[in-house]
Amino acid sequence: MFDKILIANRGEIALRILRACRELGIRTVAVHSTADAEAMHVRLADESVCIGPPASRDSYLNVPAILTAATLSGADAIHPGYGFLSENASFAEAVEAHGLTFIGPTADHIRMMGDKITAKAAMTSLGVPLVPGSDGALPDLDTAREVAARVGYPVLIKAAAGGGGRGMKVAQAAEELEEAWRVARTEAKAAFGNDEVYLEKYLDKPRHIELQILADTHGEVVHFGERDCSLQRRHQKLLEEAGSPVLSAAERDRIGEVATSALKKLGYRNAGTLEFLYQDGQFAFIEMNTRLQVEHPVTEMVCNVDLVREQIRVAAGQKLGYGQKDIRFEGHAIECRINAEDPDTFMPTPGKVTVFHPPGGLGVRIDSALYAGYAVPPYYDSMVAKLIVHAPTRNEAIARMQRALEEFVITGIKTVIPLHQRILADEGFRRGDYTIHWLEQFVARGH
Ligand code: MV4
Repeated sequence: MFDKILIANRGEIALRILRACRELGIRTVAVHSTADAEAMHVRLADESVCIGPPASRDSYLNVPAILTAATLSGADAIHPGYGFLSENASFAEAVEAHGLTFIGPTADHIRMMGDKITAKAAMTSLGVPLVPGSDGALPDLDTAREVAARVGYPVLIKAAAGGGGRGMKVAQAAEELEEAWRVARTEAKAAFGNDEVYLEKYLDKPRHIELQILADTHGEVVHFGERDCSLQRRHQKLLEEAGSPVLSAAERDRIGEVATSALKKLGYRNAGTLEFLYQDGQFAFIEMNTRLQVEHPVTEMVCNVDLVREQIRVAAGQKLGYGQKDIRFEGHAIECRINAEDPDTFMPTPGKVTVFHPPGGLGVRIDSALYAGYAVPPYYDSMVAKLIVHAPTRNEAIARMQRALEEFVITGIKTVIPLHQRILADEGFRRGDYTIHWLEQFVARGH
């Protein structure tokens, strides 16, 4: 097992990793920008190193500074958290080249999944279902026309280097294809320096359901069920649930078996998430995330597992020590992301927190690096807390979340708590009857 882990992140996820390290008896090194000198992750770590000025590219993305901090502090592994360098294959390589362990998959698997075309090719060859579309990259517009005619309109042109919705264009009919093709390629070239695109049939009312995977380095691969992440706005998730309100245990078992057997054949290791669109009872793989995700706590609550502890254990070469049959799904969990934003305009509201009174009680979990007197800096993501509840049933989880949101007091900055309260009171949400478009429509209706 590792003696010391450097945490290459900030905010709540740095605390989340730090807590897992503490419980495993592993010492921790925090890194921070000058803007984060007073941050909670710096206070709670055993040691800390300042790695640069506020801008992320100069600090949390500063590979030489982070590797120097790891070497000088004598760390033997680096946990990247989510965002920042977590899905940067060159960083994973550089970490290993410095004789340190990268707590995550191999650089080759990060690279494979970072390119959506090679990710889809790998998954389809391993028996994972995809959305109908082009077989790899589109060489020219004529091929795009042929594929679109075959799968039927509407279609989507997507960037190979995309993901998270960037470089994606819909063509409703044949006469829109040339424009979509041109715009998608131009945007992809500008955003990623790579104008490779592919085509998929456009699904008009899917849910976004993702599957949590964990693999050790001895060939054991398990899944921890699904999360329904359909409630998002502009590709920013706001509320997530485990399990999905629409998935049966049999459907979960079936897709879980498909996914774990694929990743076993791939030789994948550590944590990963397969993202699917789910519509008309069918799963279609779209992307794989090769990192721990923001919303991992809902899975932890229903599976009674510490996913960060498991990531560290398997990165150290330990066996999982359990199989799929040992994993049980109990009750229902919901996570509300609490962003420092105006709940109506979504404008970020950084500033000083004057009161911070988190809720408590049975089945309530807060993952947050906030404290009274802390000034939320304007340089980073606006998410300042995650409120997670767990209860025997979905209805009880909703009631518990409503109760916890009422208790939650954060003053000095605006947060999206009032928006969550409106969502939880909505009949459509309460029926579990929503798609990836639900939240944008809900916000547009001004509820
Ligand atoms: C799609 C789709 C409909 N049909 N692909 C958006 C981000 C990227 N991860 C994939 N995305 C989508 N791909 C086909 N063939 C709709 C989306 C999509 C979406 C997906 C997941 C979560 C939120 C979304 C919001 C808008 C569009």
